[in-house]
Amino acid sequence: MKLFHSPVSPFVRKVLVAAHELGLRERVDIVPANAHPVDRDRALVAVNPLGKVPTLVTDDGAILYDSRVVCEYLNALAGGDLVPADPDDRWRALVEQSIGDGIMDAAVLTRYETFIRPEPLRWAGWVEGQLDKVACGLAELERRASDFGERVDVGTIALGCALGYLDLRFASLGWRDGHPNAAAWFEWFGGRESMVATRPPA
Ligand SMILES: N[C@@H](CCC(=O)N[C@@H](CS)C(=O)NCC(=O)O)C(=O)O
Repeated sequence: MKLFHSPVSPFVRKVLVAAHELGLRERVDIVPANAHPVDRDRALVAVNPLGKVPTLVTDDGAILYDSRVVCEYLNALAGGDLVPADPDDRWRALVEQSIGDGIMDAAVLTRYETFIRPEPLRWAGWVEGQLDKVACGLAELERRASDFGERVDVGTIALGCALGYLDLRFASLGWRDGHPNAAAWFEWFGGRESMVATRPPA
């Protein structure tokens, strides 16, 4: 399998963490991509019209995106339980995946607004709105974290990658302040082999 990849993308990390947890990491070859919302990477656009990472090309030549679809595919390939079958567990994991993905979306869009958009065109109110999504997402994560235990599924993986991305790009937010349950959980989750092996470059 080939994975179009960016070393700092939290969504790529999510897929790689899933691959590690499922014992599939060795079967995934990395293809460097320059995913960018303006200077679009044409080699990537040729396989995924959205030009986004992660994009996976399977050994059968199927092209899969986005991270949710790729995680679901890897889980099915390995016969894993990252997307639980039991309905209650499933809906919980999928909603938690949505919270994690939503925090990452808002954080990545904030990054684009503050680093890619030309300065005269930047809109502080829009950034505030995105960061409010991050804050509200963190509050929901805090409410749920004490029940996570040692659960590893697409939900906790997405949330772990979201927190890792905040550490990487938004350290000044100090997200651990006021979120002791999330901080304690991430102390454990972030130390998992899958998370350590996929740590983004500093
Ligand atoms: N919903 C997508 C989001 C992926 C995403 O936003 N990836 C970013 C990198 S972190 C990207 O490719 N950005 C390029 C663009 O927006 O055109 C997923 O779950 O995979």
